Amino acid sequence: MAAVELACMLALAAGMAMLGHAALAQGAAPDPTAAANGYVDAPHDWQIWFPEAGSPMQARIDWLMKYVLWIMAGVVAFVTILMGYVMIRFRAGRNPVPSRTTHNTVIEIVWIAVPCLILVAIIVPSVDLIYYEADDANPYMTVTVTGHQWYWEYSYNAVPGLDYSSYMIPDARIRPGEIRRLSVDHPLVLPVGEKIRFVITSADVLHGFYLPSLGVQKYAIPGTSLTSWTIIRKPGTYYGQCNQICGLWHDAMPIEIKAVPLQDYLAWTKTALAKYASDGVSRPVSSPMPRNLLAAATR
Ligand SMILES: [Cu+2]
Repeated sequence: MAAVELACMLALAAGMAMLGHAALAQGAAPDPTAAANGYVDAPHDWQIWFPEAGSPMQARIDWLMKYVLWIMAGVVAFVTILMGYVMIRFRAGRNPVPSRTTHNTVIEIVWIAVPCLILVAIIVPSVDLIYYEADDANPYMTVTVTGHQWYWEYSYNAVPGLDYSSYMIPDARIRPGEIRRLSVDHPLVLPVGEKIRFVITSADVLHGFYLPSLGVQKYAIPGTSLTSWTIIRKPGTYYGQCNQICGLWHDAMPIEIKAVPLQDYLAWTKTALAKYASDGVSRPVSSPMPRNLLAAATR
């Protein structure tokens, strides 16, 4: 009898262990966006420079900014030294009888030609960058970004039905690992190394789709759409914000991007479709805004 009991208990224990393993296995389903956790692109205290360039576009913008900055520094230094020299060398005490010279052809040609050459040196790479930014042809994928008061909506053009809303996590609900005022409930998930085109529009007022480290900044205008594009260099979590004053909670519509390898992105689209469409609605609208305040604000 005891042996039978023991056998039953052993069988029960084995069954429970198997169930436990199954539950564990289910609970530990791999997160397709896990690769984005290794690098976090967020502002830090006392930051005075641009964030690290996360795309070729931003690398070019960084380069042009520094290039023009050095030219500007050279002009400022030259003018400052020249002014100092003139003020000391030609001061009244040293030149009681001032020169009456009003014309010098060589100097006049030089002070017209040199600034023109400096402007050409600035214009050529600037226009080149404008054309580079405008070339959104042949993207791997397109995401339609719609600004709303006060959240972003992302629609994956190549994945029918994948269209969801992204709200900032309010301060009271921030958990460890999330960033106050930047983390969102449903981030935009994108593949790295692929050209991604954004079609940017708005459903109500002017918003601004601004991703500082990816070199993207476009108005979101109701009734029309603008395009931009990026290629994200490495997996990571990237942040941006709406940068057009768009009303009461303008500050509460950050952008969070999870950039992952292509195969992880493709795996994510499947889980996201299942998750967001499980109730027949592909838009997880989970506003963290207190509904009564939202209603009061939009009345
Ligand atoms: Cu906005």
